[in-house]
Amino acid sequence: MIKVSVTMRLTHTKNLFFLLCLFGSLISLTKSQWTFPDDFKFGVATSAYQIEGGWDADGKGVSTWDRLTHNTPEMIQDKSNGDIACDSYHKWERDVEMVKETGVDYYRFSLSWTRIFPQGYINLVNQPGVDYYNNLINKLIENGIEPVITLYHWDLPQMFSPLGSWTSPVMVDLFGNYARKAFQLFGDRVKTWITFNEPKIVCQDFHDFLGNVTSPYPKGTIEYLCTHNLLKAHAEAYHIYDKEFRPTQNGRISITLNFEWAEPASQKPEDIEAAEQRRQFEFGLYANPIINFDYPQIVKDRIAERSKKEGYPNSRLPQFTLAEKLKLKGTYDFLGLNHYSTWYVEAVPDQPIGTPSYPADMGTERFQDLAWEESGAEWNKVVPWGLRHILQWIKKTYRNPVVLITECGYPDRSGTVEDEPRINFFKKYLNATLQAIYEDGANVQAFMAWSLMDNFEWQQGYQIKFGLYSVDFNDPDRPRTAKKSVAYLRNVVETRSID
Ligand code: PNW
Repeated sequence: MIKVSVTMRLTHTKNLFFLLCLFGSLISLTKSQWTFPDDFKFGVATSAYQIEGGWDADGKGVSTWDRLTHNTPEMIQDKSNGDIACDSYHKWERDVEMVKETGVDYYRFSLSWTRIFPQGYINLVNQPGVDYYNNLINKLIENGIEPVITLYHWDLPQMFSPLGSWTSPVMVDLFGNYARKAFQLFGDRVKTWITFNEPKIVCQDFHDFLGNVTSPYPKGTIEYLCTHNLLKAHAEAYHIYDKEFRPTQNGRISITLNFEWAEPASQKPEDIEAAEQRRQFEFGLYANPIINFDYPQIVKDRIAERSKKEGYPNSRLPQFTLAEKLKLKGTYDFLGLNHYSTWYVEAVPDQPIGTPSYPADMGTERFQDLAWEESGAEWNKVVPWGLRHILQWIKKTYRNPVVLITECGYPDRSGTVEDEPRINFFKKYLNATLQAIYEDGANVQAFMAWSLMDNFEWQQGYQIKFGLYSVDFNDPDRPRTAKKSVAYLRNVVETRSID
């Protein structure tokens, strides 16, 4: 009897389980019916050096990327450069038309510092450069598109290289002055400002690209000096906006950080810890001083400990004074997020004390699953749940800030207009965004696709193509052609749903 009733109960439970599953899948069927909230906005993004060309047109000054690509072309895989790129310096009207065709709300682009201030310093203004951005901004607004401006997307005035570029504290005021001028010139019409695009890339990956190849600073210090000054420069620009411009211009300002999701390779406590350590080194290093207070504890502890063993009198990670911490805290009106892919992270024994380096400070190892769908760049595997995990983690770690996804996109190598894989990519990452909004309560308010068109992809030159539009780089006229993904995106914006 007892046995029977147990079996019955089991069958009951099974039935109940089955019903729950059925109900669950009904719910998940309706999931694809989710629509983006009314105040959710879509956008497309580019950056100055990657599209503008006109590298010395009408009085533009030399940037670190002009110098790098001209002097050491071998640092670019196809030895190309952005001298002409998409020629957006001349074809900006067509660019606006294209943004209009995608139907999106925002166009995110960056200012070329040396197009406006050829020598970096603000005493000398290049009027044709100012006119260029005024024309672009006005045309966008005429077409109902909101400009989103990044002040610094990697092309520093070459003039600042001998000063040590971001490794020098003089950059804080130089950037502040530049930002103030930009707010004065364009802030009557531009309501969303981003100080820096991806400090991690600026300071960790591109330290040789700071235009500063002969920097006297050894690795393992240069990255943290750069981070330190860059964060202070961000706070400087934020407060200039806040005090001098916000009262009349009423916009918002923040920073854009890149985040490749770090998923524990297993459920072993050491891997869970390793993944969190990696997130703190890769993202918390920049986000924590701005949102919470100071660098993350684990980052401070590890760098201090290793520095001491290496014989340094102080940590290679500079310390903020209390006044600096207070000045940095809260300098975000939203959080700009660039996201591309995901990695598994596992705990490994720390590297022995030797040559200082950021990777050694960070520890841990990362790898990707070979089964994950590939794209035209080996690092860019399609892992939509990684975006959802990021949004959950940001919500939990930083008290659910407003997040604007300022970049997300899919590269191929062919540049074909029949770009179904890109459409599938957007569908999946937009779905992850919807899940984060509706199931996790994340405060995501925008999704901007990288990129409006194929462009100069930094070290990879023109080999990988992220565009919604293809560009014929062999034709001096640089004609643009819509890929299939344009129609898809327009449909998402119109129907506010991903199907
Ligand atoms: C972005 N990662 O950087 C840049 O902001 C764009 O200028 C660039 O064109 C775009 O990616 C595509 O490469 C990235 O860690 C930063 O995988 C980090 C990663 C990828 C891209």
